[in-house]
Amino acid sequence: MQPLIITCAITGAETLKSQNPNLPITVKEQVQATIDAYNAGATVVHLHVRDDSGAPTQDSNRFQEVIDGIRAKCPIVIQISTGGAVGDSIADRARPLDLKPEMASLNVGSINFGDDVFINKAADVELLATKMLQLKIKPEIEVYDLGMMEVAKRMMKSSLLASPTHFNFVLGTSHGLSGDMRNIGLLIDRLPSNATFTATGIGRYQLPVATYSLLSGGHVRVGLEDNIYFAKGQLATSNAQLVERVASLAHTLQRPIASIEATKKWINN
Ligand code: KMH
Ligand code: ZN
Repeated sequence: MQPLIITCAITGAETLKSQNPNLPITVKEQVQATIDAYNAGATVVHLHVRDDSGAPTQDSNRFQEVIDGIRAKCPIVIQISTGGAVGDSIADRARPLDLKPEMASLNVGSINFGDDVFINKAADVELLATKMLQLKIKPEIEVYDLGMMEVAKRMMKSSLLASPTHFNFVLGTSHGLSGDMRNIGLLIDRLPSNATFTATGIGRYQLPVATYSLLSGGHVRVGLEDNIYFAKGQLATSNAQLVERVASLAHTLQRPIASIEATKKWINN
C-alpha cells in the first residue's frame, strides 16, 4: 500500500466557533493549527479562511496571509478550497487559485447541504478545472455521490482533468452517500485507473470512514471542518488531536505515514 497521506481540514466555511471553541479562525490560530496538525502527521492542509468577523471569505489577501504564515514555519502541502461557502460566486471561489497553491478542491456537481443548495454548474466546474490545468494546480475532486464520479470521468475524456486523478470521497453529508463501508467499496470500484483517493467522514462517520479507507489503501482526511467531536458528546480539543488518532491507528495497522517529500512527489506525478 502507498504510504498514508493525512489531510487536515482545519476550519471549513460552515463550522462555528460557538460549536467548538477550538476551531481556528484567525490567521494566528490557523497557522498554529496547521503546524500542530503537521507535527501530528498531516502532510496536506485543506484551507478555508475567515474575515475579521469570523465569516468565511475567499479574499486572496487573507489566504495569502495564512499561507505566508504557514510557509514560514512548515512545509505542509496547501490545498485551498474552491468550494468556499454555500452561495459564493464562482469568481470568488476561483480567486485564491491565483496564489498558485499546490492543490485545490474541485466540486463537480450540485448537492443539497441541509436546507441549502451547493450549486456547481457544469460551466463553472469547467472554468475552475481549466484554471487549475493552466496553473498546474493538482485538483482534488470532491465526490459526495456516485454520479459525481461519472462526471469526473467525462471531464477526463474531454481533457478537463489530467490523469492520474485524485478524489476525495466525502461521506455522511445530509443528502449524499452515507459513511457506510459499502459506499466506500462502491466508489473504489468505480475509480478511473491510476486514480488515488482520500476519504472523509462527516460527523460521526469520521472515525469509521478513516479506518476503512486506511485499510483499503486510501488516504484520509480529518479535521474540524468535517467533525467537531472526538467521541460522542466530547468535543475535539484540536485538529491535531484528530490527526494524531489517525496516525496512531495507521501505526497500529502497520500502514506507514507519508513523509512530506513523498507527498510532494505524489502531487507532481
Ligand atoms: N463549504 C462547502 C460549501 C470544498 O472545500 O471544496 C464546500 C466545501 C467543499 O467545503
Ligand atoms: Zn472545504
